[in-house]
Amino acid sequence: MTGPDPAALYRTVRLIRRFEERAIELVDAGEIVGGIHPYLGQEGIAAGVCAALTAGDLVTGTHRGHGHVLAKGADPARMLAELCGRVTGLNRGRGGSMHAADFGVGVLGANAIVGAAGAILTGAVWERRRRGADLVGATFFGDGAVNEGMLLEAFNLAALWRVPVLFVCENNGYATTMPVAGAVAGTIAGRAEAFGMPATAVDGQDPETVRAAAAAAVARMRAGGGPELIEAHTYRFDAHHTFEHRVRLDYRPPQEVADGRTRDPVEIAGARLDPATRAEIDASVEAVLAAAVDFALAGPHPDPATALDHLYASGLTARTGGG
Ligand SMILES: Cc1ncc(C[n+]2csc(CCOP(=O)(O)OP(=O)(O)O)c2C)c(N)n1
Repeated sequence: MTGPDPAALYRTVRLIRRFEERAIELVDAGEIVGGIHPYLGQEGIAAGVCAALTAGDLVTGTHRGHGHVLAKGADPARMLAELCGRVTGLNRGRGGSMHAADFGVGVLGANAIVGAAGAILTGAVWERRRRGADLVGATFFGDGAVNEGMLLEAFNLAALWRVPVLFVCENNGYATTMPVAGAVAGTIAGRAEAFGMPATAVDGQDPETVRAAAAAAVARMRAGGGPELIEAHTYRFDAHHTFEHRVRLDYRPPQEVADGRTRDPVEIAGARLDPATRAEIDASVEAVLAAAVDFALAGPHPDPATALDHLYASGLTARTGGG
């Protein structure tokens, strides 16, 4: 089990925070096409959970997935290049924000299909363990995923086959504009318990609280326990998607947003450090991201003639249109 490391946790939440802020600037500049789903405010969950994993463990994430990829150890420069659609990106610019993956650090991918990442991870962990690998996995999903059949099927098989998967629900209170109370019958923890899975609710704004809960669950899983669920209560500080910066949607009371922003994972983790250490980390994160932006923007876009490359494992190329 990984012990608490306040400086490392702070560095991760700060890195994700500043990565997202720089990425939003690149959306505004037209360098990231299509926008992003900012993870601002939820950084403590990815940081805490991934601090409880080892390099060989696996992770899958969501459409709001940059934090998961970064916390597991992907290179921020190649991640930013991926968001900018450059060939120097993690996935040669073909995955983008919602499908970034880095198998080298155990990130099997962000995923745009709500509820799918849990099924992908359950299958991947099961398959690798059958071949003798000694690893566990963590999958992140929002409250909007808990009524998706695919996720509930993953709960069932993971529990039945005792696949060591940590199901991490990032309950930020909304699925796009839909509040949890208007969409979720019963409780999120109750869904896990229905499959015989232990469920723990935590304050997702405190990275150390998340890390401690995840480390305890991961230790039980490594000792032969089955899957577990963590419901991390959090708040999305920014828009559902950057499109919302231009089309103001009126679904969260301003006072609720203001209150939600007072519990900031970056401030909570930063308050545990002495000011000099914190300033040193901030400066190093700024340098990493300045270099990442330069790297991302220097990379070429893929040649349109290669648009069909990598589509077929067999190497077959699709027929061109017209007959
Ligand atoms: C299967 C599926 N249904 C609908 C969508 C459209 N969609 C994209 S994000 C989203 C909301 C997801 O909410 P939640 O799971 O709570 O995550 P959050 O956005 O709050 O992080 C929806 C409905 C989708 N991508 N996939």
